[in-house]
Amino acid sequence: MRPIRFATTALAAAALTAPLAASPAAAEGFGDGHWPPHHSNGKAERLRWAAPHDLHIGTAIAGGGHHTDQDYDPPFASDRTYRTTLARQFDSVSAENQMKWEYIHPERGEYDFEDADRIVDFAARHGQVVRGHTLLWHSQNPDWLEEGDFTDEELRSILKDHITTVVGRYKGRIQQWDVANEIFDGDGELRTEENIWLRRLGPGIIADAFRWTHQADPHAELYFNDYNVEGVNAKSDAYYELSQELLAENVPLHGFSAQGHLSLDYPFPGSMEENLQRFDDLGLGTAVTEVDIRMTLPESGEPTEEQLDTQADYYRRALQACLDVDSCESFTIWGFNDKYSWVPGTFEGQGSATVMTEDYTRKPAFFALHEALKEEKKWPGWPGRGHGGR
Ligand code: 9MR
Repeated sequence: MRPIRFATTALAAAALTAPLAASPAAAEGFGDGHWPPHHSNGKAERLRWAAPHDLHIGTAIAGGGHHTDQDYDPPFASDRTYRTTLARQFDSVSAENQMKWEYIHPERGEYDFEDADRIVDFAARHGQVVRGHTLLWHSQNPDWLEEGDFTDEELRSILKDHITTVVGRYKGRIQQWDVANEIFDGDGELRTEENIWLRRLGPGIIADAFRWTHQADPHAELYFNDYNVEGVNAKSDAYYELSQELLAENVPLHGFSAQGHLSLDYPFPGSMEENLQRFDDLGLGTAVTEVDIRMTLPESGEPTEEQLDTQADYYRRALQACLDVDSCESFTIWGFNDKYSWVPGTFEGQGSATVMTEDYTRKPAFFALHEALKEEKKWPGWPGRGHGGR
């Protein structure tokens, strides 16, 4: 059964036809308040307006994580072009780091909602849905949690309180939560060492996390989320099996998402559509949540034309896999500007992973996404599958 979706298209359209004083541009303090601003590209050149009505096209909002080691100011707070582009191009946003434990729950019993609130408020002003990321993960947990001396019972109640508090705060305002993130390793084994919850409380805690999240926000769609699960492989098989088990136990699991951190150094995962489709066949929603496509850069540090074209093709294929699966209604890229990408800081000599250069010039990958969205809208379901007739 399909989970309930938020109807945002009408909301977003209303925002764009609203009187100037109430327009998102005015609200953000852009230029003369015209929406779109006079210098902008027209509506037709925006991803969110090219997208079929049943697909949310999203991005991560930069902040926290690797950004804190960089010499720029956080762009969401300081860079107008960043915010304008965010509002114009996307109708779904994800918190890149701002809802992770170490940010939102930095001390025991103390929450810091400032950045997460800003994201959720921004999204509401601009007719965007929000993906919440994430509740149960092995990484970016605060020291007080990882190094604390807690009994199992205490740990259980710490997780339950966290979920109840965070999910409850944004009740009705988050479309999808990545409840359990990256719980399997590459061999399809549960991360029972790295993940504090699995190590201490056993695999049963996964179902509890879904149940607690559902209690806190019964309308949010609850997802598994991971990388290297785009195609059919040992890791995605593990999710497929666990999903079946949880569904058989009536656990409120609503979806499976593949992150889509891809690299030109590896072939495109050929079975992506097939993989998403098998989760769709279980009755789950599907989503692609963190797409970026990195490459090893030449000595000049600039990608070649050929690399950019191949990258565009990878982006297009990832989007097409989503478009071709009925339940895939959310496609998110992990940032839209190379300046703010996590890739160069993690993979030495690699970069250019997003769809825009540092000065917001749109790369072939941007146009490939735009073209594929337009085509899907014009010829729904062509050549024969997917979003036809909706
Ligand atoms: O983009 C995030 C970066 O700013 C953080 O430093 C990093 C720390 O792990 O996490 C990045 O986001 C990750 C996401 O939360 C989960 N999937 C992989 C993403 C890229 O590492």
